Amino acid sequence: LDWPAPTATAALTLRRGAARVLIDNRAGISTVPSRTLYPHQWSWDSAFIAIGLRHLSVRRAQQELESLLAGQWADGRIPHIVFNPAVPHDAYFPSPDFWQSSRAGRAAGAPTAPETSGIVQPPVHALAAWLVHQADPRESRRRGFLARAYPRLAAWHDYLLTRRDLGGGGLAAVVHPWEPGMDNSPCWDQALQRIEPAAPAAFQRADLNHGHPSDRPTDLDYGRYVRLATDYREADYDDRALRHGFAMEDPCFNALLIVSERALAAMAHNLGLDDTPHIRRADELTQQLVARLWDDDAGLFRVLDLNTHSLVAERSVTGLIPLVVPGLPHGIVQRLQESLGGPHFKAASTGLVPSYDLTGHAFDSQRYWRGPAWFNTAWLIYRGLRTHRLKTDAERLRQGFLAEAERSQFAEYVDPATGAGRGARHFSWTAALALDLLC
Ligand code: 9YW
Repeated sequence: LDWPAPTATAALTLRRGAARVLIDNRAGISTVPSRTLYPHQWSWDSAFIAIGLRHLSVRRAQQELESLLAGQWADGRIPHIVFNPAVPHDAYFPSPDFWQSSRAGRAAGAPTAPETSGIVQPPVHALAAWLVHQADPRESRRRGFLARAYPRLAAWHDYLLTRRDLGGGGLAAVVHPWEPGMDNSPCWDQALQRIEPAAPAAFQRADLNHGHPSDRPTDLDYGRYVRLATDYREADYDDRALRHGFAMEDPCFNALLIVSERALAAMAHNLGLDDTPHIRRADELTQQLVARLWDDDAGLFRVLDLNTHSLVAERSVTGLIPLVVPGLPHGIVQRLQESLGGPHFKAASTGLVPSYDLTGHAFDSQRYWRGPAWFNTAWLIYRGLRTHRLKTDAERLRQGFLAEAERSQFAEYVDPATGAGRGARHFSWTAALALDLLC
């Protein structure tokens, strides 16, 4: 192996450091992604956080997910942000004043409280809930955790597979670059060029108070994010009323839906319910993912732009994450493994996986989802390597993850070549997933 395994003492120190981050980032019964940059509850962050928290306190891990589910809308959507009413509105943009969920979201079933955003994030929640249950099944049964979470998570998937099947091919579409969780990935560039940006005077960014401009999306990106979100809000967040100007089938989003659908099957079985609809759905989704998004020449999955009916010609980490899907055809697993070790994604010195093609025309080692390596994507790929019994590659990635998480003080993301920390430090999912890899 290229990286030495941490000694027992080093592992203990790292574990303590990770636990400290999660304790410090706690806000009531949920956890903020970062004290400075993201002071509310984020959807897929909380799922990753719960996966780590289960090693510290199963109760807290359950509450993390329950707190997020308290923001669920009656149409089934789990919003990408649940706002903390105690945080001043100017601490984060867009604030509740922008999303106006309790007013504009009423028809779609937004709760009157808490205030939330109106868009979604990747559905990793059912997987998280199942892992939290498994950490202590007795405590889970005692609190009725699965019985309460299962119907809500099933409704969430129903929303994605009905209202969000915008392409009619059985996959869920994302309608805003914030939804796939990889905001400024070059995968969205072409589609965003068709979007008229909101005037700079129409909004005031808060992220630059805490983040360096070269690490963050640009003002032009933000103008387009604001335009798309405004259009959705003006349509009362009704997916049937709006012809979405941005509609993409994303490989990572759909791969997580498949893994989570399998987790729903496991939950249903555990609760004495029929699990076959979930298994059937996961199988169908897997077939559609391959049929619609796999690019054998490139050796990875592509994003599909539903407005142009074409695959996006960019290589992104999103196209490697479907490795996490069990039962993928063997040939695809092999090609994905080759891609991970090839010139586009092998960051030899850190062992982490860059968010975008190292040789790509838009590669930028500092800027957010345009090159830096992230820890949640590394964890997902690690899980995929384990799923397909690629143990040596998995162990190498695990060691790289732990070394870089420690060296960067649990950074939000790092330069894939040097490991230099970027974005926020003491970032919750980096700490939570490090804990998971240490346990
Ligand atoms: C934003 C909170 C979120 C993550 C996303 C990441 C970023 C920016 O931060 O979104 O302002 O919402 O891209 O994946 O969930 O950590």
